[in-house]
Amino acid sequence: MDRDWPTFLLPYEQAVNELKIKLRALRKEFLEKGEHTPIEFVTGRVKPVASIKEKMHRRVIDPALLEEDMQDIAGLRVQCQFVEDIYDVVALIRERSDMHVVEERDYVKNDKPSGYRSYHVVIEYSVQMAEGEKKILAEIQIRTLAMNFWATIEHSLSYKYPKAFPEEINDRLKRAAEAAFMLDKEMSAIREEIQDAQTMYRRGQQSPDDPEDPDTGDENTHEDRNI
Ligand code: 0O2
Ligand code: 0O2
Repeated sequence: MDRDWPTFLLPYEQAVNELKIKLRALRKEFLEKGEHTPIEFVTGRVKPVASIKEKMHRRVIDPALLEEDMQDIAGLRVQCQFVEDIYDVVALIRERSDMHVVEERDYVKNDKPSGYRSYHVVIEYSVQMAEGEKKILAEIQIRTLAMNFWATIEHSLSYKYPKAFPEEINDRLKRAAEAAFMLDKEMSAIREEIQDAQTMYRRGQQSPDDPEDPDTGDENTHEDRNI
């Protein structure tokens, strides 16, 4: 018998919405203080039912253990400018009393055979539902813009090659992953220069007559993410 998916997913939807707001609020706080923000973009999604079922089948997950055994039904993604920012975001998450870290996987230092790089943090998070508190697991993927570019492209290619990539594509993807990591390393090498320039630019943009700095808005729009 199939479960009542909309009801099952309600706390996950609430968690994703709350976590997006909380992580974006961190970005806003850094910007308000005129500091470099380790958080550039925050996105989130609840795993579609078809993907949950497919993963349950693939991983042979007991339906009774779905909540414990599938850690990414609620998924958040944080994109950063620099590799160093990833570890700052992880530290911020570890310090919070509303997010309890239960697992960490560092695919930045230990990239996957595919070339995938990202830092995964699994948290336990409490949502307040009508019938009381509900604790759920959520996965936060933290990565640079370059790592995200690679992962997005690689993921989209898997729709064309669902089983395995042809060898040539595989080799090229691995080389592209290394090139993306090289880019991250080069950017890190001139990080202080870039951050100084960004702070100067923001201060130049702000004037006492400006009622609103676009960077302090609740939503991260494309325009306010560029610098
Ligand atoms: P695709 O194909 O993966 O890019 P908002 O207005 O921002 O509050 P919105 O626009 O509904 O709300 O959603 P948002 O915040 O942009 O989040 C949707 C995106 O979440 C997805 O993009 C994913 O890229 C991203 N995401 C975050 N965490 C995960 C995760 O753990 N796994 C996956 N697969 N995606 C994640 P798209 O465009 O839906 O899909
Ligand atoms: P989605 O919804 O497409 O993101 P598990 O979490 O149980 O699946 P594992 O190995 O315990 O598996 O966790 P892992 O590897 O820490 O996290 C899996 C998620 O990381 C995947 O989610 C992807 O979002 C991402 N990921 C891992 N490896 C790759 C890779 O080689 N390429 C890309 N593009 N993404 C990767 P799902 O389950 O695939 O779902």
